[in-house]
Amino acid sequence: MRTTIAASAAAVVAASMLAASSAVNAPPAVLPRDQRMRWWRDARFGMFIHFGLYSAPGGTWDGKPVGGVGEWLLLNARIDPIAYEKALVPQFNPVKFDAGEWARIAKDAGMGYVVITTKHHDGFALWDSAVSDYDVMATPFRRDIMRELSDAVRAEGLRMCWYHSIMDWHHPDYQPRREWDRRPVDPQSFPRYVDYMHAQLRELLTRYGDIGILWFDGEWEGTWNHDWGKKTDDLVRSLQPGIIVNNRVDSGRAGMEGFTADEHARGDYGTPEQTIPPNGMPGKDWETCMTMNDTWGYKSADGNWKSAQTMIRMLCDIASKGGNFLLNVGPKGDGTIPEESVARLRRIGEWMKVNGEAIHGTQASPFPRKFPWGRVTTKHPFRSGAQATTLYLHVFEWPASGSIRLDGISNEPAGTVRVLGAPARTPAAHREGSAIVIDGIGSAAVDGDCTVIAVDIAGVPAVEPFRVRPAADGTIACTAADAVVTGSIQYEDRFANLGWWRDLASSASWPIELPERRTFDATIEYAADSCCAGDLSVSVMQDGKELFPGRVQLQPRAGWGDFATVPIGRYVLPAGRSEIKVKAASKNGDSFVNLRRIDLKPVR
Ligand code: FHN
Repeated sequence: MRTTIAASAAAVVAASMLAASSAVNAPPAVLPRDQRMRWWRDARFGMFIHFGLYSAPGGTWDGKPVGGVGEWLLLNARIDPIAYEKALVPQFNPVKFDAGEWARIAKDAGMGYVVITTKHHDGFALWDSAVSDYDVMATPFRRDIMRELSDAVRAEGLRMCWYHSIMDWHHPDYQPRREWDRRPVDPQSFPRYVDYMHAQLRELLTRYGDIGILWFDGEWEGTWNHDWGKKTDDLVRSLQPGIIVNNRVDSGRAGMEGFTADEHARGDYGTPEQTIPPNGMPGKDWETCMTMNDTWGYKSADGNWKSAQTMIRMLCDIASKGGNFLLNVGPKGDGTIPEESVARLRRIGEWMKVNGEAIHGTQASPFPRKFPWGRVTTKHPFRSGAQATTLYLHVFEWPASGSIRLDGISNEPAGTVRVLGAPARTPAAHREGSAIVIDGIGSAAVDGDCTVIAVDIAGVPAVEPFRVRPAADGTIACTAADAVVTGSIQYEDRFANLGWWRDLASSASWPIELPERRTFDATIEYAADSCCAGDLSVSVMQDGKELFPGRVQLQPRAGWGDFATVPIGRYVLPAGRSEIKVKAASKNGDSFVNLRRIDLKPVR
């Protein structure tokens, strides 16, 4: 609850002066990144909690349903921020809130951390804030939810983490304002808002013990920039040197794909949202956050729940690509987690009790692409002095043959093969040419959602690199999902395309292997807004040398989803290994094109 206005202003000024001095005098001494990331990489799986004033109405306003996600009620119903406060603060009374129950649900599901919305875009503080009276102490509930939850989460051995929104639709100094917000605007107010936000971050990072992650969000409006991001990142790390901060503390994130191309941007990991990068992001830390239905904050009308199987397989898919899975629950206004969420998490927990070793503490699959039957994660334990790697085969589609093939690996089986959850089965692994074959796995899956087979191999995995190979008819398909990209380019689920093509240095390439030299006619399937497109540079490369350059003008189209396939020339590809590489030789607008695929058709 706010102290007197003068005292709170003094608190904000003092806090920001201290913060400014620490941020200006010297960058904070933070722990080395790999040391900070270790627990997070091992956890692989966390609970996201969206809880706040919006949980009470559950997606309705004035008794009528409101479209969009539940936590965007103020915006979707175009509510005056003060009217929103006056209506919902007296309503917020989650009398059934039980922090211990929430923590147990997360623990039993096999989750290693909990990220809760301390303040979402509506600006309401779920803790007792000294610099605001728009907080949980102003409600009938009058309990510090952050205090209770952080104690309960730690008691279960999990890490407590804070989500905090930069965007604040309620605070008078935040800009831009919502267009229906008629309060007077002081054009110079944004720095005051940042001081206020820093004061609240100081409260959250000095009162509630060790915090695992500061999960920023709402950084996309033009008032936030790299300078504010740097100052905020420095402040957070000066208060908790071991903390992890996501990439949304800074500006420049490329949409829901979640990565920031700028190498100077702050943030420890990328944050794909509602999407899983098709081939992960090799060498980068990232975490997909996902709803169980279609809303983050509770919505009574949203019954579009994902199945537990879907989410178990998402967890396996994400872990096989070296990412983390932050799965969301949106508790109801009474403080309980919806039964649909609890039931799914209970099932996920049952699966994790048998198969958690294939998720926790694992690294990405060594294979360049996923197998049709499922996914692979790895663990590098040292056993009896000899280094062995455990491959965990996450089998979604159980083979009737009772055997599984791992093509393109040269390691020798190291003896132990287990079917998790079926200790009586006695599978065995042997080599067949360039593959390891696992037999005797049984004619039926142990778990229809996913059965895991643990296979030890000698040494560190040595697998054949990914190559695009010709189909039976000689055609070669270079798809967006298979591209090796550099610079700002990112894969976009929306149209299964490469997007965010922002500069002439960025490139997309496909490693190709041919049995003999051949000539091909090439086509590109692309889309571009009317402002954009430009000249495409096409190169056939071998051993870093350009063999056959091409340059083709791509015409603008009607939009980023308006795809067309056009010829881009005739190219000769050498026998053996080569690559097709494309870049923007020129571009008319901010972005170049959305590229869906390049096809090579052999010239008879
Ligand atoms: O606008 C928010 C949204 O409400 C939710 O919090 C998600 C979770 O990552 N983040 C923003 C949308 O990208």
